[in-house]
Amino acid sequence: MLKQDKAYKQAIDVKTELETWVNDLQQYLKPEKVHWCDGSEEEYNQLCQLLVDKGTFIKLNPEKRPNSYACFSDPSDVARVEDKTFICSRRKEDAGPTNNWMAPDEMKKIFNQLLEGTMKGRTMYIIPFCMGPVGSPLSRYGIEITDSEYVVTNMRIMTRMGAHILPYIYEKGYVKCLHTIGAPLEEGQEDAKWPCNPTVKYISHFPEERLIISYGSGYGGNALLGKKCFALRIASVMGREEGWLAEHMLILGVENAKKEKTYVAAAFPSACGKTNFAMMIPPKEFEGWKVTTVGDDIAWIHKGKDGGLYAINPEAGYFGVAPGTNEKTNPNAIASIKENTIFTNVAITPDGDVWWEGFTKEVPDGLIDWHGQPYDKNSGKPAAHPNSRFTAPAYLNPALDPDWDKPEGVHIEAFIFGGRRSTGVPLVYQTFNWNFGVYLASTMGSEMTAAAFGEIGKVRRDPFAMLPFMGYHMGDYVNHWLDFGRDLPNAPRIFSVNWFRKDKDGNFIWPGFGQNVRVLQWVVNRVHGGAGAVESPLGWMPRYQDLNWDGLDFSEEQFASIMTIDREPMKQEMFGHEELFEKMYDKLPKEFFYMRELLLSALWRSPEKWSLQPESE
Ligand code: TSX
Ligand code: MN
Repeated sequence: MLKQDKAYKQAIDVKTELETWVNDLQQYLKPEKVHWCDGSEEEYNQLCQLLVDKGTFIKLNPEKRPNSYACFSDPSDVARVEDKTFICSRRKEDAGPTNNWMAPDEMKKIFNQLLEGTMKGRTMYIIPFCMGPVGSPLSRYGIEITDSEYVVTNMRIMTRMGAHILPYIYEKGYVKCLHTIGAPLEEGQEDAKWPCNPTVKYISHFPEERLIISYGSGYGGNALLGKKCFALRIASVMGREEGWLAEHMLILGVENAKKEKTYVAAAFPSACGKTNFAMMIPPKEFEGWKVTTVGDDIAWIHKGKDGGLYAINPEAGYFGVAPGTNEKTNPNAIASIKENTIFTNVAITPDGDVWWEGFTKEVPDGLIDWHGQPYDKNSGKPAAHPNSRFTAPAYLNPALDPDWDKPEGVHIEAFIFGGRRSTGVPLVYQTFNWNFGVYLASTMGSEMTAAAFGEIGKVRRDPFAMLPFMGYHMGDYVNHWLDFGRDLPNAPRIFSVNWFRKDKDGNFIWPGFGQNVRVLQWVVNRVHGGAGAVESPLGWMPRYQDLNWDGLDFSEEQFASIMTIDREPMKQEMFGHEELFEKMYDKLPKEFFYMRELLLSALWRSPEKWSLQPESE
């Protein structure tokens, strides 16, 4: 058979298989209507209008916020549900100790009960979508089937979506993403403004089948299946099989005054300001310097023919946390949400605009809170939900990188791993090599800021910031990272950062935000072999004179206070790694035991406070 005949036959096969899947589901889910999404603007506007008519969307004042909508979720449906998130691999060992696991048959038995007639009275939407630049060999495709117009409208912002994706799906295959809010509508019954199943939710992944089934929730992280479910959990499994990486990382470009560009990928756990970092604006003293955004949440990283690493952002928009976002903390995010944006669980001002905690200093009068009720400023409760979100298209970001949509991706030359640590961990250091970098990333942790995630102030280990997003065994994943780095001719350098060290009065020492470009400058110069550093027990660290302090009043003493390595707390930190090691003992790379020993013994012999100008000098 000719090559093109073979390709043609396969396309027909995929098309037939897709149509069979859709028909079978239609019989089973019993929707009132089926709608194949074309991805057009008219379709988007019609669905938004339908949501306005249902009372789900509130159209914002077009003079303040053109073509934008706000909505309030059911109070029970405001976040990802980690305890209801399952990896249904055939073997339990493949899911590993950090995931909930259920046998595929068992999970499907549950769904057999739940799914029959689940779309009664609703429309079943078929959404063809692409994760990544359309047509790129690094991109992957999906079909999401959903009964939620909220999902369709958000997917149009967050992914490349529509009928023009179908030919690629026929050629390349696709991940099956089935979503239902789990709230069938009986005849004559009035619909809720945010229908969902308040008690039963399952977010299930069948990695061997490349299948996702999400039941009961309309919230973004549970329902926009291209994002966390596909681009991280399923893609991490694909990446391991196919030799690439699906990472919970932002991608940014740093351009220096000579217009030289360096791309960096960075992983941070939640509440570290990842989106702010991805869109950062350097202070005015850094004339000619620019930070550009490729992505703010997810990176797919492949090896190029030249042995370099190339990354794409599989997404096309930002599903960002609203509270704390303002003109000072992130002007580029503010520009990105000026129009064509969907807001979820924010507060609404009397003039039909949006508001959240940290948007302005003053709380405006006459707010409608995220419950849709008049807001009482003295209630002690926030007007916007702490996890309230904006869904904004990438093209509105003034800092969007010109190559963000390039099919070959951008060349990554450094990885940065960060966490929120009030003591012990220095502002920045470079790990000795790839393996120590993988060790650093595997043991990274962040102090809790929200009670929802455990004791406030306690360190939660979050390897590669991937803990909630792993599609397979964490130990296999760490080994995949080690393998991946072994044959790279010029592997990206790996760095640790911590913007969050506090003084004895509990104040942040480092000014952060745009000033972080000083750290980025050192990182970029290290990558190109041009910045000074000294060896410390943990890795290579900049001295005061190795950073550029133009326009910032930051003393040598202050610098020392965020760069010292405190021996005893750091030893405790290393002992803390033991807990993680035990959890995945049988799959833990042997290298890790020795790296830990090496780091520990270096610490043991270091002064109580290792500083860049040791007292002996
Ligand atoms: O996003 C943050 N970044 C990265 C920015 C590029 N945040 C916000 C975190 C919550 C999501 C930060 N908060 C950063 C930071 O670098 N640093 C801090 C801590 C901090 C907070 C306030 C000040 C200084 C540091 N100063 C004043 O408010 C004046
Ligand atoms: Mn994320």
